[in-house]
Amino acid sequence: MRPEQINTLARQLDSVRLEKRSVERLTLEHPALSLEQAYAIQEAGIALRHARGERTVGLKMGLTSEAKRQQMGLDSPVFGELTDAMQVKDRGVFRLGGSIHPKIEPEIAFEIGRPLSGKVSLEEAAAACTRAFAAMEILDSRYRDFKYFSLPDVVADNSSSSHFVVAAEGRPLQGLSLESLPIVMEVNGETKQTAVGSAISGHPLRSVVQLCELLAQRGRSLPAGSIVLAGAATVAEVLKPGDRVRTTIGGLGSVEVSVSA
Ligand code: OOG
Ligand code: MG
Repeated sequence: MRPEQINTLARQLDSVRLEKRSVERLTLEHPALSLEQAYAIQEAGIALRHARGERTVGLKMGLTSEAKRQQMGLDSPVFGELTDAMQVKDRGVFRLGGSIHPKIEPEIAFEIGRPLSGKVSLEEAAAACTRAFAAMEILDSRYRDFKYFSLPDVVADNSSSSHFVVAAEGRPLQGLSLESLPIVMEVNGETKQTAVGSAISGHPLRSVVQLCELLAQRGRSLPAGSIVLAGAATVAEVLKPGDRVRTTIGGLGSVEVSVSA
């Protein structure tokens, strides 16, 4: 695939997002699309957002839990990029009007205090994380009916990311047993999803380790100051106007968002 083609596909997904339309998955027309080309499309899409003044504030891991891999029918973790324009304030309002077919899922977010690159151990990842937070990700696929079936498709589409919410208050990692933290997501006061931290790659910090590996394969690293979403421990819930969604993570606290039309 030529560089012009990478840019054309990135521009196409970008306008679909801005115009709240949806398109057929890319692999229908480009069955040979590789994961590497897909990440190049993702990067080109992010470059378009940067050109409009958005700033990258972190990265998201996706498909790090068995629940999510089964829901989406895919088998390995992927990453995407988070910009400042994608952040919704804790206890803020998320307007559905700008979305195509949004869903929400519970996440653990890490704040990275010093740069991480290449092959890092769980201990090194822990030492680099300054705080952990309860968080949620609002997903939206730019593909028709939220269907894509292949890793290159979802990767090219910034791994279905749309928005994210991080709890106003976080906690340092010391003394936290991240793999046994209970995670509960409620919609309008009703418990919809529950899991424990170990559902995320066996240990939520392993997600940071995996992210560093994936970044290194692309000659990139994780800068200090990044927010990392570790990937949902449970499947996502469809968002409806009027919903109030809260995720509580034992030991970390809670994060909430209200949904308006
Ligand atoms: C892909 C993104 C998955 C997660 O946390 O596992 C993800 C999707 O569900 O379309 O963000
Ligand atoms: Mg997610």
